[in-house]
Amino acid sequence: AAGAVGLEPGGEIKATVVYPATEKHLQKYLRQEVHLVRETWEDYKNITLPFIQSQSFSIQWVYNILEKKAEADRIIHENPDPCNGFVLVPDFKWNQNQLEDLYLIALIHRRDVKSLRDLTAEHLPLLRNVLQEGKEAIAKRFGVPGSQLRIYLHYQPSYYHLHVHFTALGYDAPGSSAERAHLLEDVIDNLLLDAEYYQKRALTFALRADEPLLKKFREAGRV
Ligand code: G7M
Repeated sequence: AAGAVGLEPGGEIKATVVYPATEKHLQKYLRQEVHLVRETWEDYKNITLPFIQSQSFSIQWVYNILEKKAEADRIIHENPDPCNGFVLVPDFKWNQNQLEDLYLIALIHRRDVKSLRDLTAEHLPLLRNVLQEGKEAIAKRFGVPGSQLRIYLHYQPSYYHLHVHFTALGYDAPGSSAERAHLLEDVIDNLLLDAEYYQKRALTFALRADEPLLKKFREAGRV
């Protein structure tokens, strides 16, 4: 098993246990040196994409939620449209006991968008639905207004099925740092400026020293 122990805003101790844990889980919870990678679109096509395709990142848990085989009773909001719809559920990291560390994720229904890199102007209606309906649902259910939410995507994500994070603005959620979080409203604006914005610009992210993707960037002489 792998896991982490942390202090909750309410002073409680929170333990995350991952069982069974894969080698990837173990690595995630070990403290390690990290390196910044600046990935151009060519790097994405030549290094990152083949790497993603060669790995078996399991996204079955996402499909189980979308198909109501898991966490069906936890759904906060759903837009059932197969193309522009999504499901909003509390993230595993949030126990829902207090609003200080509010954390929800929106999982999109369509299954052909791996990450931020795949987004084009075609996805604007979907992204606007997530932003608007996600904010409304959270205000209605939890009384937290959109002005107190940090709504963003991770790049790189841990799971290559597009999802959007909604966290309390006052909560310093893991993965909300400048080198990983991309605000959804900025993503929408960027796609309005240029339909292929995310197939053109370089994106920065950090990788731990023993991550296989870092090795690929090193082999290519890019780090
Ligand atoms: O963007 P990134 O891939 O790093 O984030 C994935 C998010 O999904 C994390 O915040 C996880 O805590 C969350 N998560 C992972 N799993 C396996 C589950 C799950 O089965 N259910 C829920 N509700 N959240 C999950």
